[in-house]
Amino acid sequence: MSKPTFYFHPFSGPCRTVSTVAKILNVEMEMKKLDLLTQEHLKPEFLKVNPFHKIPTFVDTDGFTIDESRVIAMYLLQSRKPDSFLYPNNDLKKRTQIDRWLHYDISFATIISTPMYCKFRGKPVQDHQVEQGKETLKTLDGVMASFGGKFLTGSDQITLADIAMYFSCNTMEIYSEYFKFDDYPNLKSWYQRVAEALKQYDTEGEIPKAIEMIKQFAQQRMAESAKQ
Ligand SMILES: N[C@@H](CCC(=O)N[C@@H](CS)C(=O)NCC(=O)O)C(=O)O
Repeated sequence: MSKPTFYFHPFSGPCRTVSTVAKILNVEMEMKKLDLLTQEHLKPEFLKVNPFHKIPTFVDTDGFTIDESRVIAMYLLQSRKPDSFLYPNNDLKKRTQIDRWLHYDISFATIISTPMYCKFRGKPVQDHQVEQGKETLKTLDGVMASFGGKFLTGSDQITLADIAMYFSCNTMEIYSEYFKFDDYPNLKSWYQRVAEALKQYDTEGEIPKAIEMIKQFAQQRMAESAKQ
């Protein structure tokens, strides 16, 4: 049987959201790694697949093509296992709560990763970017104070919302100059709970390995841009 195709890079948090959901669902994909550093994503072959030149990009067996990690994950769940606890089709309020966090995560991911990407590119980090990140994290940490060991939608099980937010928060583990988990204890304990919950699906330990590899890459990249 043919498999869907997945354009990805192991360093990409959005790609990890999709591959984790695919793993949980036991969906096998034809993995096509694109090296952003050598600009493989800008080659005409890939631009034909996705003119926005973004990974992750997913091509289903019938040719249906879609990008945006959260949307790919929602599509995978709804097309393969619509009653999954990750994104239940049969519980409108639960699914709406998950959607709420997924939409929140879109801006959250940008806010907390912007200072790191400025550093990567040797661009100055602005005070307001750091202030906005700290305010966002403080509010989130305050909300999480009432979680009492639970996950984002108040349940005992992770959902797609926890997975997407977890991979956005990886940035804080990779590069902690501006935003440190120790300053946000409720966020830290939720993050650790998700990491623990994901271990049963990540049997080869690929998630921590990827985070470690990105950390090393980030350190090298920072050292190079500091020299310039
Ligand atoms: N909101 C998108 C973000 C995707 C994204 O920014 N991907 C990066 C890699 S992590 C990329 O493809 N960059 C190449 C480019 O923008 O040309 C998602 O969640 O899928």
